Amino acid sequence: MKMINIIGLGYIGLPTALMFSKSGIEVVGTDLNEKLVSCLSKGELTFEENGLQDLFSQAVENGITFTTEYQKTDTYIIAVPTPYMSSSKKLDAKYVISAVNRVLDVCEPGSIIIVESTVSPGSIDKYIRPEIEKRGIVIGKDVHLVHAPERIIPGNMIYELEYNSRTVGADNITIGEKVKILYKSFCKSEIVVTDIRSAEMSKVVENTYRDINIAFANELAKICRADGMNVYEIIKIANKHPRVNILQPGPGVGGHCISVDPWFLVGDYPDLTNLILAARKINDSMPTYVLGRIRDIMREHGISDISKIGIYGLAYKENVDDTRESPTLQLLEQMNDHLAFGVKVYDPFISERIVEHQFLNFEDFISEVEILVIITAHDHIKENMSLVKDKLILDTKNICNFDGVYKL
Ligand code: SAJ
Repeated sequence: MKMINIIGLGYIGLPTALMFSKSGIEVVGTDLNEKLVSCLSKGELTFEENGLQDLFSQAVENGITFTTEYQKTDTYIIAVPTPYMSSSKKLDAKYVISAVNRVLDVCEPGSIIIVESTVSPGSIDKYIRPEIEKRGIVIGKDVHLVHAPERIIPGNMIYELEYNSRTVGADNITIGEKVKILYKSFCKSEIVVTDIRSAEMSKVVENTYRDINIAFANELAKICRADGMNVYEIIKIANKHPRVNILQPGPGVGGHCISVDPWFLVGDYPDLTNLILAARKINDSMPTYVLGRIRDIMREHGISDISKIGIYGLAYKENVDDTRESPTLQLLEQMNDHLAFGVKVYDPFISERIVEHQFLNFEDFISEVEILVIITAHDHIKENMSLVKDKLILDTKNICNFDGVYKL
């Protein structure tokens, strides 16, 4: 192998590129976004993540470079977004297709093209192979295709890159083993080599499994609320059973993985996905459910002014700055649909205004709200609990353990 060209320098591509570079491999990171490339080239990170700054410094020392150009080499890792089309619920493979084509324009004979982006099962056969073959390029000879989906969790990415097990899907075992050795340069855990379809499917299955389990917790929360029971107490007790491990209810499922991947299965197998679809619907219903809880509290306290409500958290989960599909954004959309404008918003991780009535200063925000709705359990709010104790609080993440707090 000469050098790795990593295509797509977002939440997955960038940490992966840095990890390879840290382990001594020559890496060039490519992204079409000029602003992003310019930031990285100046030594500025483009998102926050535990341990990313140190890793970045080491990779820069090791000579990693960033560019908008695709490089001529023999190993490529593609980590571009794979959105789904909201109407059909199917994968939109346009970015992967375009990246593969641009790789084919420059790659050396016998190159390995590794797709890390999550794709729905069968996508590589359906979208990528025909794209390569129509150029008269022979897969397995002129180029080799591999699917190596990532498994890292925002908030703990760097640790998980090193210690999570991985999957490598390849057409033939020799190439699979070669790619396994490549990832072994930083991955200390087991790397399973399988075929491409199994790699695609297992990735989507993992996230669907978690979505279904969160949906179960959310449904329990609704049942318990309807009948005056404490869902957290019930989950705590049930989880003492050696074979029970219920997750936690919350204001909804955000992020670009769990709230998206199950739709690939629903889109491809509409007649066979009853449970998966039901789970998606339950999780998608949670922001509306939170809205109902806010209304209950307003009614109980005779508050009618919407601007007295403050939502804490814009990120989709604690201690990250990623707002994709975040429950708060879903909630604000619901409120706007109900013509409920004016709710105040604050998130310590988001320093630019991305929604209306967003505060950039916590004290100012707190001083103006009567009902505080905690949507994201950042450490910041846990550390500042004493400043909010006198508010009416709706705690959707079960982090306030004092009397008088409203829960889901
Ligand atoms: N959530 C709950 N209750 C829980 C756990 C999570 O409501 O008990 C919510 C979170 O608040 C968040 C959403 O679910 O809004 C998703 O968060 P997460 O921490 O469960 O997962 P992600 O989306 O950050 O990362 C997932 C991970 N997949 C699995 O755990 C199976 C990660 O390992 C994947 O690499 C990532 O998706 C991905 O890129 O696919």
